[in-house]
Amino acid sequence: MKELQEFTTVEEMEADTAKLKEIACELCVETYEERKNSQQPQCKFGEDGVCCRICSMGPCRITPKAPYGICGADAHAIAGRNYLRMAASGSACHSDHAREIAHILHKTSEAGPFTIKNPDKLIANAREWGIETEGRDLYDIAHEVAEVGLMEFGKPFGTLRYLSRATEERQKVWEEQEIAPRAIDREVATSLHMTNMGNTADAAVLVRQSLRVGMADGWGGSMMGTDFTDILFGTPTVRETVANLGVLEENQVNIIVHGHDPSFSEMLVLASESKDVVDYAKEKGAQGINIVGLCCTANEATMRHGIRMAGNFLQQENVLLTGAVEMMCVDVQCIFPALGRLQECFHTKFITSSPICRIPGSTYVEFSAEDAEHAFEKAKTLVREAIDNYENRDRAKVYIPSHTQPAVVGYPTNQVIAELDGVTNSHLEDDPRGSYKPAIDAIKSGVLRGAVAMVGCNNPKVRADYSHIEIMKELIANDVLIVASGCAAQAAAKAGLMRLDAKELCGAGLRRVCTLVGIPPVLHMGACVDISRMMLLVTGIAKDWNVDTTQLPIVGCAPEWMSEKAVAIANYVVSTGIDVYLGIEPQVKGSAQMMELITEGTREICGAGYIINKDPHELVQSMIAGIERKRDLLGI
Ligand code: SF4
Ligand code: MSK
Repeated sequence: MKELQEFTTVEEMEADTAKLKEIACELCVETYEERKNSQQPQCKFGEDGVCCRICSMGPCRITPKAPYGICGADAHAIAGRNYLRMAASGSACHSDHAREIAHILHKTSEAGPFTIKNPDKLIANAREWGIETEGRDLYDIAHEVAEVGLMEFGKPFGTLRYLSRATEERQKVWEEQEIAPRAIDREVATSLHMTNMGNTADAAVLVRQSLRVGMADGWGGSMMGTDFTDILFGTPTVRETVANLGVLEENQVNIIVHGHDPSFSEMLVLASESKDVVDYAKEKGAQGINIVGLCCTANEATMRHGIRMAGNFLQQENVLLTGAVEMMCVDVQCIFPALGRLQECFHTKFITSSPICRIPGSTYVEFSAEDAEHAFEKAKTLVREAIDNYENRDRAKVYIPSHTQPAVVGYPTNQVIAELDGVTNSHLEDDPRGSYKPAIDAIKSGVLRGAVAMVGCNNPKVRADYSHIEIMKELIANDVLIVASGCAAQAAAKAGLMRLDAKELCGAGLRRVCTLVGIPPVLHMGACVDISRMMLLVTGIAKDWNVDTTQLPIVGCAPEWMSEKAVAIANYVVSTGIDVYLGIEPQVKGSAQMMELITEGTREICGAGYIINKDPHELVQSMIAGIERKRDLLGI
């Protein structure tokens, strides 16, 4: 029998980080760990969410001796307002990303550089929105779809178009509970307005608006971001790739793409494939050009091009510390400002590209929809500059850790369903391939106990990737299929859990599914915005099952989350009726009412809430218990 390749352990990843930290120490440069230590003890008021500085009478901090801010706001109002502001900011991030993509769609043309790679999805979206498609030029349709999409951000009346994709039961809940989001920007603005000094002080109302503004993300901005990205750059397909720091190459020009918006990285990838650019790299003594990804830009690029993934959120400094990076190109979100200082210790060129994300120490080369026609040429110039920089690499400073893991990635909703269609025989007769029924049968029969969406970031409050990996291993051992996105997906890839032979770690049922279908037990579904894909996946399953999403043995889990975007995501997942298991406590602990509202109160609104536990092993046990409870209620 062929011997299994070893899986990479968290301890091995930590050893790589420790070695790179030694390099940082020699260079007298700090990393997040020193900065974290220098922040200890972290502010308890901030941690508990009871510090308010939304007006200049403050800051006000709630203690037993001082239970009210100067205006009279109590701990519940203050923690509630802070929480809603986090959700609103997260929703704004994803949605503004989507807006930029919509503007790019509006700039597409036959001549490029931005073209339509998935006309079928464009036509489907146009028809869904009642846009005429017959006999029309593809690009005229694209521009109209983009315009209608852009109207979703600020339309004065009605609720979001994508809500009609949900189950009828869900739509009814959203209407009745008055959490169906109106225009995306309206929900963000309303949230800021409500939390301004002298407005809402009722925590229950603030939590309800958090659900609504979260929905403006998941069933608005993020969904549009995903759909339009697929239209522009193609819907992801299954691909093989490699993950972890060992993907950096000693003898190639290493270019890192980092952030979230794929329009910049797409151009860089295409530019690096141009023959003249490749020839130029060889002329300069390199064996080739190695574009690798970090964070969600990595997820986007790997799913569409097989670009290898250097790592997730807490690996961004490590990548530069290898000393082997000629250029790091970033777009938006999750980029440490520390990179601006760190690159000065090396030959690395640090390029920022978006007016949304300007960082001292970087070189700013703007990429935006306004200048879309020059995007490819600009990307080519940057790749050439990276090649020119190759000769400046100081070989004495280079240390590239050896760990890599192969991974199979790229499972958008329809791909997951099409793959699972091989599990049972039901599709042979009356179920066309692509129906959700085979997946339902697998769950009903108990071959699969259920599914978990593993999402979210890394957070220095816990060991990097430890919770992700421990939880995933335990879930698959218990026949729970995992769909993963964002940094959670990369954690799985780095550990080897996206290898086809990771089925050996599964329980008998899931192993059978993986063997029959030829899938890994952890399915890579994309970037953070692609959690909207997961919403459509559970909706599709619920519709074919004739139940509501909240009844399914499916839950979400963000064990290492850190971003405000995660708060928006958690709110739309809960609004969709799906429980969310968190390993990091939301910053509302200073208000017992807020803790009750986010764990129990939302259940009365939409049938789901948070389960919070800092111990990953206890968290996974409660998740499995939650899945089994849903199965019992369904009578399966
Ligand atoms: Fe203090 Fe109220 Fe102003 Fe907040 S809004 S800083 S609690 S006075
Ligand atoms: S990159 S939001 S650290 S998942 Fe999407 Fe990772 Fe979280 Fe950023």
